[in-house]
Amino acid sequence: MLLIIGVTALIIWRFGNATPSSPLSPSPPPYGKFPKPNDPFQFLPCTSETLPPALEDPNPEKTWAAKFDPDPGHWSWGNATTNSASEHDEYQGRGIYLCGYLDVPLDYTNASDGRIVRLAVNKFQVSGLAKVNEDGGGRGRKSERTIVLNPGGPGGSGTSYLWRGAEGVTERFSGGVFDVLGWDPRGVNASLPSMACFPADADRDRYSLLSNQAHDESTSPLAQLRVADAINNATFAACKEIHGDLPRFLGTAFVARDLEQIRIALGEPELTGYLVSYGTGIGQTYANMFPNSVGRIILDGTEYVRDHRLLGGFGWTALDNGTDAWHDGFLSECIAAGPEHCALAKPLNPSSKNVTLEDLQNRIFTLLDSLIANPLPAYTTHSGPSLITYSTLVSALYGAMYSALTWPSLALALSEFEKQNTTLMARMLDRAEWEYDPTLPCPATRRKPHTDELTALVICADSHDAPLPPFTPKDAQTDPDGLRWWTSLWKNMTAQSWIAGDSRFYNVFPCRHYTSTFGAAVGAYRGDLNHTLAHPVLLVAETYDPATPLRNGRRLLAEMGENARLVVHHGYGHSSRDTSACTERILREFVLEGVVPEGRETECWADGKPYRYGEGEGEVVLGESGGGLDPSAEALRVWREEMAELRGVQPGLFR
Ligand SMILES: *[C@@H]1O[C@H](CO)[C@@H](O)[C@H](O)[C@H]1NC(C)=O
Ligand SMILES: *[C@@H]1O[C@H](CO)[C@@H](O)[C@H](O)[C@H]1NC(C)=O
Ligand SMILES: *[C@@H]1O[C@H](CO)[C@@H](O)[C@H](O)[C@H]1NC(C)=O
Ligand SMILES: *[C@@H]1O[C@H](CO)[C@@H](O)[C@H](O)[C@H]1NC(C)=O
Ligand SMILES: *[C@@H]1O[C@H](CO)[C@@H](O)[C@H](O)[C@H]1NC(C)=O
Ligand SMILES: *[C@@H]1O[C@H](CO)[C@@H](O)[C@H](O)[C@H]1NC(C)=O
Ligand SMILES: *[C@@H]1O[C@H](CO)[C@@H](O)[C@H](O)[C@H]1NC(C)=O
Ligand SMILES: *[C@@H]1O[C@H](CO)[C@@H](O)[C@H](O)[C@H]1NC(C)=O
Ligand SMILES: CC(=O)N[C@H]1CO[C@H](CO)[C@@H](O)[C@@H]1O
Repeated sequence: MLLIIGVTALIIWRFGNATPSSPLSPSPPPYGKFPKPNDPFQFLPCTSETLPPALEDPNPEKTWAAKFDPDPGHWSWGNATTNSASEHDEYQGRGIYLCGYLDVPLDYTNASDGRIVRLAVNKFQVSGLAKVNEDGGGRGRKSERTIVLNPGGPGGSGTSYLWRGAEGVTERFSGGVFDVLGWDPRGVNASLPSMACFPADADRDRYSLLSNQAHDESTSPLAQLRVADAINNATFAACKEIHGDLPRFLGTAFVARDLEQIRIALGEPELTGYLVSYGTGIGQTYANMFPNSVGRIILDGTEYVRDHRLLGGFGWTALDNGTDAWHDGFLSECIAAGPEHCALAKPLNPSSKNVTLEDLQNRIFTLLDSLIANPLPAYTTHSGPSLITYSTLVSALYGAMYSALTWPSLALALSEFEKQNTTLMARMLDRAEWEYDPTLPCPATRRKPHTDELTALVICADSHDAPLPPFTPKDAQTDPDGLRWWTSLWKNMTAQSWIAGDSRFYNVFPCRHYTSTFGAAVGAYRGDLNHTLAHPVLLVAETYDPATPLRNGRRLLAEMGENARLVVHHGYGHSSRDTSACTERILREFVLEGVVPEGRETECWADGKPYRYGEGEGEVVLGESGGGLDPSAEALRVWREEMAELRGVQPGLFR
């Protein structure tokens, strides 16, 4: 009913039938009209309609302004902060989510190429909005600094990251004082053009069993690579068909230039940022291209972006600590936590002695090995018949190393799996492996597809000038198309890390088709990383990080010298998600006050232990039937939550 009245009022207002004095005319918008004049982002309060206008739109600003919805009840407000709410103003003391966009050149190096990229930009403004004709008392203003976010990938959505985390981020780094901004990098998600090369997610899914097979599962690695290679070839060819030469303009240096445009549009003399994972690669590149614009930038889960200039470098540079996280973390911490917290720590039968680390590792390896010969059938109510293979399970295990919060769920699923009950595992793999979500109603298949192809396109653009095999005339005789070399790389990577090697290999394998399909990437940064910066950056690297090993943070620190400090964060998972009060204090002093730690390296330890986070705070223990909660439903809930979050960070990983 309310909706119908609203629509009627809007139509009358739009068609000009109502004069300001008419009783039917809406009262003037209490917070004034949006976008505000001279706002480079043209921010509107976010509603479900505020996605950037199409590139083909001849009058995008007009289309955009028409999306302004004057009803504050439809806007996305932040949560009320302590005792700020007021009886007569339910929005007082609440931050506001603002949606806008920024047009930037597609090709920064060619002024005669008029094509643009339209970046989706969202901001959480902590001070909320000021009403017109009222002294806002500081409301509705941008903060002195804005914390700019990037979640990584390549391909992670900064707008999604903002929606998930902005209120936590401003609290975490600035005590709620600074605004937070997230943008979808060129090609990603809501930015235009968006770099998907399949019409729907389900179309992509149907190839992923073929194109992501694990090395150890393959009876003929060379034959398997020929299949995967043909799919990669077809995928890049489709990208070219749909997007022409756009993939040449997606490299990290152009993303860094976009970031500089965002800083300029914010009107801030220096950039404040929290850049994570691959985002640290953007940050290193940015800092050295725009050294005078560097403010308080945290690079968390640190890469060494130089590695990405080399063929396959994005893959092999990540392999150090994935199996350490598995062995010292997932398994050892399980045993240390005991059967009360970890289902795998339960002896197989009550009379047997306590589980040892060696036993447990052997048990799981036996299970994995058996899957190589015999993939297991399964059934789930949502997707019907299902299959658990070595490849899909190993890929999910690697994903789980990104967040120790997934471990109790995974341990429960493995322990049921060991007893031949495949239900929970199949449901968890559904969520880790596929883009198409069978639990959603059918129109989901017609949704805009995820921009997953972007991941390989960025990785390949960054290494576009690395020579491809065969490297010598002699090689050319034995390996004319170079595929034997790739087979050797694959084998080496999985030998170094059975858990990470396959995922990482398939990240880089498409690159053999990049230049032959699109031509050379434009604008890559090939300079040093030791420029003198206006302000040192703060690196955070984790001892058990399965994607960005500490070694890379140290190599970057060595090159950056006095222009960086490093926090060595002892903990599990990717980036500093294994919370440490010590790390938190350093990060906040850095962002809020610009305080740089004295020592080149500072060591911090995580506060809690996996399987026992929040111990003593009434947490629910998975695998126990206490608390009235179904343990497997709870395991699935946590797993899904974490996987949804991790997909944002590393969209190309779980396939
Ligand atoms: C620059 O852009 C123009 C117009 O699209 C194009 O004709 C020209 O080839 C481009 N130059 C380079 C070096 O790519
Ligand atoms: C905001 O409030 C909702 C509902 O009370 C709560 O679920 C959510 O966690 C809060 N978000 C933040 C960032 O505090
Ligand atoms: C990709 O496939 C097309 C069509 O089969 C073929 O012409 C082309 O040579 C392939 N490219 C490479 C690099 O293998
Ligand atoms: C990470 O890997 C490096 C290289 O293999 C190794 O020296 C280091 O001890 C590992 N870290 C942990 C915490 O296991
Ligand atoms: C076996 O595990 C139980 C429960 O974790 C523990 O209380 C007991 O001390 C352990 N026994 C041995 C011999 O380690
Ligand atoms: C794989 O490792 C072997 C042995 O170290 C080495 O000879 C070979 O060149 C490596 N292959 C690649 C592609 O790096
Ligand atoms: C950066 O490193 C390069 C190569 O190691 C060196 O030649 C150059 O002098 C360094 N620049 C600065 C500013 O330290
Ligand atoms: C198998 O596991 C599922 C999910 O954990 C559970 O609901 C079901 O009862 C189990 N089946 C048997 C036969 O134990
Ligand atoms: C336009 C678009 O694709 N938006 C998506 C951005 O990412 C979020 C989170 O994955 C999706 O919910 C949006 O649909």
